[in-house]
Amino acid sequence: MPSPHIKTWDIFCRVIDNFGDIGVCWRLARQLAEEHQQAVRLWVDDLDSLIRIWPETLQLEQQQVAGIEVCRWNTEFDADVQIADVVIEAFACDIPTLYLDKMAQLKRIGQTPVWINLDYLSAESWVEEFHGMPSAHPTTGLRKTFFFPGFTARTGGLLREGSLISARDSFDAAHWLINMGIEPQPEALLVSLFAYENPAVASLLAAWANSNKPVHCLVPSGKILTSINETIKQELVVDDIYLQGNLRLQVIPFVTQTDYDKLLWACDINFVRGEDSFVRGQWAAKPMLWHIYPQDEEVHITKLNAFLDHYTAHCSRPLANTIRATWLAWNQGENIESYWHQLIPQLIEWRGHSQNWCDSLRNQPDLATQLVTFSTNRQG
Ligand code: TRH
Repeated sequence: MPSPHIKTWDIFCRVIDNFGDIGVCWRLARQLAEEHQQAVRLWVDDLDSLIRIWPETLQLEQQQVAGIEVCRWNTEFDADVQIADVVIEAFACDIPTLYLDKMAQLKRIGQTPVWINLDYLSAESWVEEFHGMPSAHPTTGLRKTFFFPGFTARTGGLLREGSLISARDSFDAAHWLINMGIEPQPEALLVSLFAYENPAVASLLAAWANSNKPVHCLVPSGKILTSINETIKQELVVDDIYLQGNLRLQVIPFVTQTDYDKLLWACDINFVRGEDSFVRGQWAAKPMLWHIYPQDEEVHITKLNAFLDHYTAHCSRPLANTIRATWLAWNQGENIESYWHQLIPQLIEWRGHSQNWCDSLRNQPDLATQLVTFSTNRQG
């Protein structure tokens, strides 16, 4: 007889673009399985994206990967599947009608599954109000609960594995860098750069080339490389190194999700983007610059400012102002050079602040644990 604490979970993930949708779902699936011993099935419509962050995945309809049952979510969902105890719809992706009908059948016999919409991360204040709100499905009457990750006690928290901080603290950066073919330059700031295409990169490269402190920048192959190549009028590819003044820019491969954490831990400053790398940058407890996912009508700038309000609330005003100005310039594609030169003299304080920020976030229960607790306490 299985323990009543072991539930079956179906996570539905539709990849809109990039790697954040699958990045979040995969991390959640793994934590539920590894730490909470839950039986997890992940439905994803784009296996290529999972293969990029977790290369042992294959192009198969159904497979076991890292203790998770991974299924391709085809447009025609005709799978004759057992409905899970807990159904997670990631980012309002709309679960298949056939699946919903089966959930409704279970409701009629008093075995309603727990249905959760896992939403995008935002630091805006309305999130606290909407987190945990139920909504009745118009035709089936099934109750769906909105679960919002977030930075405060009245939200669903952030994904954070139980062993994450101890793994970070015992990490041997020098050893890992050598294995990755990276030879950090003595005296240089080691920077990782993960971002969307951005015209501001021209001024960033200029800031680094002209900087008193040498910069060794590691760029995992991706969108920002297109902007870099346009700026320097070259076609850099993986393993290429570009030298200009005090800048050494090295293109590295897009690494696995596990190695990406290590890259963040190894660097002095991290440029992160979207949602998942943004959160991992915070757990790395290193100074970071966030390129938020751009949205229409500048909605993302409101979100960016909301996060900055929290993030800079407890650092000195000069540092808070420089961080905000730099992040806004980076996100608005503006010249960032003078801001970079203002930030570097504040690096020691920024480091301490990053550590304090990370420590304060650790006081919250993590998202996976909150989901498990919620699903245990809630029947349908
Ligand atoms: O890729 P992102 O920009 O993802 C998104 C999507 O655009 C999504 O549609 C949007 O809704 C969301 O952002 C807010 O950035 P993100 O979220 O940081 O996801 C990147 C993932 O890729 C993350 O799990 C880390 C991983 N990664 C690697 O595994 N290896 C790498 O080398 C790098 C650079 C990242």
